[in-house]
Amino acid sequence: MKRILLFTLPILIIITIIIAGFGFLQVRFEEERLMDELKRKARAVAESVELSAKHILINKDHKSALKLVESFQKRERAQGCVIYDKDGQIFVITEKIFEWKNINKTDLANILLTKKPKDKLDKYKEYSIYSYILPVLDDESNILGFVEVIYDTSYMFVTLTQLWKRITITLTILLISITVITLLIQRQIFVLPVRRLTDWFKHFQKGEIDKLRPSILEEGEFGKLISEVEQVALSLRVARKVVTDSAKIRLEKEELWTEKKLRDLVQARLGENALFVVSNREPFMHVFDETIGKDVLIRPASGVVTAIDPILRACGGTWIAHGAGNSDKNYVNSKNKLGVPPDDIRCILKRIWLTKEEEDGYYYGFSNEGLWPLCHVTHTRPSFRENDWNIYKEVNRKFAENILDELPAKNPFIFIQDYHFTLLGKMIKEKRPDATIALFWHIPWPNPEVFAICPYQQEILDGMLGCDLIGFHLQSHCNNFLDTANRLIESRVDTEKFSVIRNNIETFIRPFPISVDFRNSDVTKNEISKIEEIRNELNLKDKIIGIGVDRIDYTKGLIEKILAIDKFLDKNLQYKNKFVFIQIAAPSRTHIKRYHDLMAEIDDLVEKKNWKHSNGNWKPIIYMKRHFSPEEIKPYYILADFCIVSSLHDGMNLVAKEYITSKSDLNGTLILSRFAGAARELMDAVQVNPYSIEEFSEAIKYALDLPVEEKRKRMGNMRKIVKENNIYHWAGSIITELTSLRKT
Ligand code: ADQ
Repeated sequence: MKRILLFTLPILIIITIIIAGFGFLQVRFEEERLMDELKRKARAVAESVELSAKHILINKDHKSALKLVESFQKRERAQGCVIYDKDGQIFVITEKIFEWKNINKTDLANILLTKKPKDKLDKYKEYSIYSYILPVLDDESNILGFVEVIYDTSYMFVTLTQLWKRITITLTILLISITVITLLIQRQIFVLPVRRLTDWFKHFQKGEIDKLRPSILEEGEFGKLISEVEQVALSLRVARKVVTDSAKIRLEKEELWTEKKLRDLVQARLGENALFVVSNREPFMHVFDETIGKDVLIRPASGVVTAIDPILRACGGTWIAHGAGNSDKNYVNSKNKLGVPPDDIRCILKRIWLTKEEEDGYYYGFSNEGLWPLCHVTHTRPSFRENDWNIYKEVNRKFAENILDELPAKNPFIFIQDYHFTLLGKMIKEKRPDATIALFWHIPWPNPEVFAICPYQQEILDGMLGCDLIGFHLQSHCNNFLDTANRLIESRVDTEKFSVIRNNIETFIRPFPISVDFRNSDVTKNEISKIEEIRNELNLKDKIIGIGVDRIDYTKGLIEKILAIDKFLDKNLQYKNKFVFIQIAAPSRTHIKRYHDLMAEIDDLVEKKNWKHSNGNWKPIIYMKRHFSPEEIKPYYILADFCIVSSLHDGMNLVAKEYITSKSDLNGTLILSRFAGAARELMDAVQVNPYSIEEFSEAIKYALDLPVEEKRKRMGNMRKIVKENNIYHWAGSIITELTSLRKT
């Protein structure tokens, strides 16, 4: 619309100025013409009366004079006539202008001297009038008196106003016609071809190849443009086909899962159907940093982001997530999308906007005060509020609609992340039964007795069972889910195939232990100097260094970790001054009271324990409570002699695997809670029950005392496991499973 205005407005303004100018001149000419006509008429009338007036004035014939001036009553537009004697006294006057005699007649004195007629425009009552005075002379040219004729000029004003009206109507009709014609022309030559081109692109994007043809009937410059675009599209399709075929060949040769192998798999299995990933947390957030006064780009502290990011980097596709950064809106295009990572674009991020109320009910309320504690069973009571549940459903619907907008014409693949979107699978399937949908559940799944607490259990299970595949980290979580479906919802569980059948949809339940990108294991020069910097800054020379990296969450066992370190130092005084534990902690979900209180509790506990053990410059715990980028965290992992993961319950825990990945020199020990999913794979970690502070403190001592060779052997074994079962293996297994379920 703005563009059309920009185009037509200048034309309309120019036409208006030209026509208004012409109109003004025409009115001026008409005014002059009417005035001339009036003057001529007045003069002729005055002269025609002159002779009669002469007789009247000589004979003082009042009767004839009256008859003469009254004859003006009948004339068109003439107001009247006055006959004056030579002293300027009114001899006779037309009755209808009787009051004219009260008006001062200074002009008569003038005429007496010049003996020439005089005219003027004047006012009489509410009328504009024209007066013409003619001296009446005897045969010796002496003044006998005067004749004055008076005309009403208001008809001129009426005539001119009508003329203006006609000009304005003509102008309006002209402007409307020009606007309509311009709109029609520009629609014909610009809007329609662009619309056809846009439709063409939409079909191309969605893979609706059969609908592409009819648009190529365009001629001229647009025709050429479309033909060029068609060439590019064709080459792109050919290139994709070639890539798909060669990817299939390479795939068969490669053994270890790498970014390249995953890309080959996606190309071979998904072909033109790109992958759609949905998560609550976005991989990149634009946030306004008040300390430096500008926007910064951060990667949120989230296991889901850590896991999904390398996959989308490897295979492209679209990532749909909540735009939670306070500056996010400044960086998206008209479709709320942007390419990420911004400096090396690999995939498209589509941001979904939520209101504060939606974020409160869906994210903080139902997801994190309801489902999160329900599934973790760490003795924090879940809260289920009806209002939160209603908002959760609305937000799932909002995501579903946004995803449906993006899907290609045929067989799309959708990969949903986590407990925020239990209803999404069913919502999408209702509209697109041809879609193949997987849901990965990143947190534990409790047993049926625990899940039965949830008032909305039926709708949640029904929503989840709209998916074709549901993945958990561990077989035990799969078993719990199958039991739950069997006990709490009308369905048939197939224990041979590990699937649930409900409403004629079969959902396969499989374990896929998540992992990290092992490729990042080499230590760079930059990291070496960063490590030295940290060592000097934190005074770590000759110290035994431990590391913990966690979101501040009650499931991560941070309190238990600090208590265990305290007990360890109580029992092993020889480690005083020699032992430093660095805890990196990212504040998370701080709007929830439980999290807010936990932060204060940890601050307080760290302060107390440091005060208790400190001596001179040394304190045992360095607590760094802020968000770190992955590049910032890595030097701490490399530096640390041991890492503690103390989760009270955890789906997997990626920190354990990140630590192992960073230890390319094998010098490090992992102390790992047996309640983290990672404990199933990482049998060479020193495993602990974090609820038992005694056992936990002894495990720290045990880990530190392990012979160097034993430590290296354990780390070597764990590295082998993580290297083989890396994030590409995880994604590859899910995509292989997903594509084998593909709808035709
Ligand atoms: P999370 O509960 O978020 O993930 P986790 O697997 O440990 O837990 O991943 C946390 C991620 O955040 C790690 O990549 C870590 O490096 C990063 N992180 C931690 N502290 C940080 C800080 N201060 N600054 C920046 N980054 C920080 C959920 C489940 C887990 C599951 C993952 C993946 O709860 O059980 O392993 O999803 O499925």
